[in-house]
Amino acid sequence: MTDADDQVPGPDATPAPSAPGTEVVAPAGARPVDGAGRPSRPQAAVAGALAAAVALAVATFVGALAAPGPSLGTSVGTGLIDSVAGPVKEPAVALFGDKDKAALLTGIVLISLGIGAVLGLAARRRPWIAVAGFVAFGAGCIATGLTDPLATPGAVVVATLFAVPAGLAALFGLFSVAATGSAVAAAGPAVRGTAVVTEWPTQRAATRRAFITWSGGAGVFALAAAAGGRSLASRSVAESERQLVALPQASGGTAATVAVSADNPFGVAGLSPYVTPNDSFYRIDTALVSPQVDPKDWSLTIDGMVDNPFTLTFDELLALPMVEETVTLSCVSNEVGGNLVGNAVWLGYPLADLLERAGVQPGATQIVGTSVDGWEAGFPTADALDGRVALVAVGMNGEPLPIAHGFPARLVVEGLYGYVSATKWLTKITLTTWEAFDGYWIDKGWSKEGPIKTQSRIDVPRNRAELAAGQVAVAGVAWAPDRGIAKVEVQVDDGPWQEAQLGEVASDATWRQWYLPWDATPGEHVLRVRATDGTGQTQTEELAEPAPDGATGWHTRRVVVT
Ligand SMILES: Nc1nc2c(c(=O)[nH]1)N[C@H]1C(S)=C(S)[C@@H](COP(=O)(O)O)O[C@H]1N2
Ligand SMILES: [Mo]
Repeated sequence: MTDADDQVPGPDATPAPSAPGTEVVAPAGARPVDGAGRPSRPQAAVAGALAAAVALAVATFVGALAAPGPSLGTSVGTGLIDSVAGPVKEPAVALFGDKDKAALLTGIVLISLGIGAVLGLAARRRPWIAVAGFVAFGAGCIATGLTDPLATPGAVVVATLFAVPAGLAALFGLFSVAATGSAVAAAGPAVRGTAVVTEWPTQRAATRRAFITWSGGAGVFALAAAAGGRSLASRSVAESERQLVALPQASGGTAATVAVSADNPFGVAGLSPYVTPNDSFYRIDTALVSPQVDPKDWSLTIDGMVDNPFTLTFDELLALPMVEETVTLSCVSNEVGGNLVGNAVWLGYPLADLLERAGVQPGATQIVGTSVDGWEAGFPTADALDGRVALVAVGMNGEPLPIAHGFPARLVVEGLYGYVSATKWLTKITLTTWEAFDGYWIDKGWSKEGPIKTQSRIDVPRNRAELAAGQVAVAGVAWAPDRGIAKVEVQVDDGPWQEAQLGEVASDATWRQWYLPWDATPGEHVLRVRATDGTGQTQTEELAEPAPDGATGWHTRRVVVT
């Protein structure tokens, strides 16, 4: 209560006129009573931040009670992703992996608490600012929540209608706890005379304790409500329904032709297995929380420039004759040597067969896949009809698609980066013209066409490995779907390019493991790899960033041999 601005008389600082006969006479030297009824600045900031926490937590809890789906926070986060993904100058940062999402959610919470603290400070003098601030924040949440196709509008509105008053109640409740003390501190000695002066420091301490207790209570309440809301929201029917899915047997495809024992053909520890297990398969999407789709409520519609648009239920899709194909999927934002690439066995129904049934009209040059969360990707119709693998996939490595990888169905198109082709949580396939539509990432600076570039990666030895002289295994993977890998070469320092041994593959749609035993001599060495695809093209040495259409360059590793 020693803040500078407490000494500045404000409109609310005039003491209330006292009742006749109880004339208040301030003792000489007593400070003005303008602090009366107002918490200190730190208390106001804490109260504001806690009020924001209470509001967020109540929104999460009530929202989860009202309907399954994303919380207001995640809707706001998704809205942010969609809006920052555009203007960002370096488009590479715009593709979101799991870590970015956790950071974004943390950021949203911290910023909200910060805004709450500022509103708390403002409310010391002008309570209406906090009221207006919370109401405006709530209105913003409703506006953003309503644009999230996965959120239930009613739940968004109800959650906000509970959250805003809860936040304000927390704010002004804490204010009144703090204010009792400052009112006593300011008015006490004046009213009761100097005899009571010895009492008010204890009074103030008691108030401070009360404020701390009530703040702690508000904090605990917020944490409990947020945790409760999150666990309610995770009562996903999608995972339990997924467990119940009985995938059909494949009636064709090339996957069966390669034994999974090809997983480590050279017996080299650290080499990527031929088939990437589901739980280590990279994951990239714009969804802060994976859409939870109940297959009973799901359908797939084929529409646009087709003669016979139609819709399939999940059971109808599963009843179609399925093939199993091994296909390497890669993200355009994969750096040279990066991990955003994986190889899986996909079970699905050929897109070409769906298109034949629908009757594609002449001039329908683009196929657009739409996800249940509104994400879209488009690629040339010709790519679905030229014989490459293009599937509506329902299975991944012998299981129903994991939720994070698109359950219940997704597109997988051989040779195209995921951002133009591999729509997860697929619900619609629309035929249109190439010019009429751009997918999610296209107007954000990424290339409209996304063929996967030829790449190779050294898995072992690790970078900066310290190795013993003698025979060292150099091994990794190389991929060029749909052209296939014909040759992989390794160069040590400025020596000759040496041809590596190649693993078996199911088809040209997959990556190829490679291995070169190297007779390592003491000293520092640079290892370099390059691949040549099935058309005879060797991957370019020229360095390119992932944006706008995929990274290029030779992967190198530095090692020390002793
Ligand atoms: N619905 C939806 N599907 C999507 C995306 C997305 O953001 N939303 N991202 C795409 C991108 S950029 C890639 S690289 C692949 C990644 O698939 P994965 O997460 O199964 O590896 O999914 C594609 N499908
Ligand atoms: Mo991607």
